[in-house]
Amino acid sequence: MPGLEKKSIDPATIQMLKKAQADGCETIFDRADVMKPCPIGAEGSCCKQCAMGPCRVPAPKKKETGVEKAKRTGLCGATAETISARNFARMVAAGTSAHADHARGVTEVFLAAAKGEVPGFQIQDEQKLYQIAMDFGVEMGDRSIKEIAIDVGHKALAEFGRQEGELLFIKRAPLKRQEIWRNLGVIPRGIDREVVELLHRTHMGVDQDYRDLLISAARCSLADGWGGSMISTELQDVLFGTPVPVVGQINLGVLKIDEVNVVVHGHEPLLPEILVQVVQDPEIQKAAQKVGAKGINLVGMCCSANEILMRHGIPVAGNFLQQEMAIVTGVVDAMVVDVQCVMQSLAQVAKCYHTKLITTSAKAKIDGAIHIEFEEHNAPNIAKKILLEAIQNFKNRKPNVEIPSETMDTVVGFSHETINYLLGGIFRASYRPLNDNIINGRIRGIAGVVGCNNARVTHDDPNLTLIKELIKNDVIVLATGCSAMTAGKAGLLTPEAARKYAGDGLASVCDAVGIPPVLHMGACIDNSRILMAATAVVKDGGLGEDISDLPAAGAAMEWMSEKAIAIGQYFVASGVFTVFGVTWPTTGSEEVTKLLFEEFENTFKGKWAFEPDPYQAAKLMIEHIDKKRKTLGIDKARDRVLFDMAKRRELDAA
Ligand code: XCC
Repeated sequence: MPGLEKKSIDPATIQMLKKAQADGCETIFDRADVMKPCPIGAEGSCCKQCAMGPCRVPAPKKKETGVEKAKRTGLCGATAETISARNFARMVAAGTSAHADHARGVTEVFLAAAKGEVPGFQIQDEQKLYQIAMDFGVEMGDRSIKEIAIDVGHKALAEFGRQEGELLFIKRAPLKRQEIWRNLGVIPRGIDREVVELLHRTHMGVDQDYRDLLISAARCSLADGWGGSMISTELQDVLFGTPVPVVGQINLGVLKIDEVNVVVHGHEPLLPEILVQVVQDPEIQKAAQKVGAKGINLVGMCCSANEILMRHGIPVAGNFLQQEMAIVTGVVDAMVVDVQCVMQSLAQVAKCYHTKLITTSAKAKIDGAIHIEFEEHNAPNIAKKILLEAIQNFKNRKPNVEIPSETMDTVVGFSHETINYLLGGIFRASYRPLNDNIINGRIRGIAGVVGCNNARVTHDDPNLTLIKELIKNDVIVLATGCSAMTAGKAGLLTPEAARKYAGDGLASVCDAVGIPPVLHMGACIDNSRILMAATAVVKDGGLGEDISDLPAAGAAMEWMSEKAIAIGQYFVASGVFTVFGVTWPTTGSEEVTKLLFEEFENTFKGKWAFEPDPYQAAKLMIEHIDKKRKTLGIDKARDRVLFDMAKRRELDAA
């Protein structure tokens, strides 16, 4: 079947695409061929904020100026700038709300767990609880864990509905960063408040100054990165344990022919954590054997997978564009989904095979799926019910089953705290060795490579090419979400990958510490870990006073979700140069794009860039890193190191 290699670089995905075609089962890859993106919407020029529209206000033609250009508005007079900024801001609001709502659910369960009200959930990382308590100003003294946890839970919950003041985690940022934010007036007051206000501002006839809209979008995004996302990561760590290095396996080959396969897909780790416990229950195992299976094989998909991989080493079936592919194997007995990145088409694909699609969130139902709602007070029983559904379905498998053989070993679990311990030792945890190696040039810089897959580009290709280019050039990569899985499938999440793929400088550091050149830091909500790591590097000293001083950059080459825009925006607003691939949603307005791509550097000291070619994106990021090295006065050290390495190779060869 010609052309399939353009769809994915992952052999397991291509094998399943062929199978889907043979089985007459349509997938996202087929739909991407026949349906092209709306060109007006793609550039952010479609305004559908009121019933006089939708108004299409495409970018002015080059030669249009003055009156001609000014005539290009919606019915109400909204300009291309306003429309483009509004659409961008709405993406930030939606992305922030997704993370915030996830975080709220986690906080509620955390509070109930602290009170001892929810079976299956309890406080696991007391150390981290104390840290948060300190940040939140919760009195500790000789109070019990329970009392402290309850106070932390209440304080965290109050962050969502807070009406004034500043979000508490803002104080974690470097002082200089806080000052920048205060001067710009962008410190979030409350998480929900910023989302609501941004939606209000983008309503018909409200904020019609694109600069003002984008400043407001920045404030909303900070309520995600330093608010919702950070609260979620932190409380999940306290509840389920802060990740430490663990070995895992990834790709569709983790599915098993002779076991009941249950795939958990989505984002919130609450139910998956209970499934991990309940699947070991002898009663459940026996039930599986009764239907002729050897056992139950629980695996993950998308960010749910990242959560249970990071904490338990549960195998990962794949990333976003592999969700349908897992079902196409014909051996998935149940796919259990909650929120975000769950494609509605799963219901149709499941019909081609025998898979039961089970929705579990009160907020997310799918026509054609079975709904078994997650109830925090009854979680183990719900988990059992779900597993029994899967077990009962084992016997319904059809004959056309085929599991790709691809799997890859990974070493994951690099939370910010773990990096701290690994580098500095358990008694003197610190980022000092990382800073020293950046200063001496062995490590050229740090890159965060995050985000999704996108069916408009070859699956996994832009992310993988970018990551390989970066590590080859001695840039250590911190990865989350679906791009971390891309790295995993290609074998980059193992310490051995350093020698194979990284430049000499980075490889020597990875060898000494025993870490991979790409550090998997978790799900997309855990991009807050990257903020914490960047802050820790600043605080350790020698690399400037702010995140924007660091030789660091971020990228999402295959982004597709609104959450990615919220994440990118909070990285930019935190001082990070951030490159996105695929498509850019404000090209309909030169002014808006210029503000994001250039002028933000004067205010936020961070900016966006759009570059779909991963080699060019790597070049932009490395140039930025080198520019920062020069400003810090550490560019000379790197020249010396390169000379040293060349010399060493000469010696090796002699
Ligand atoms: Fe979704 Fe989080 Fe994107 Fe993957 S990376 S496609 S958001 S699962 Ni976050």
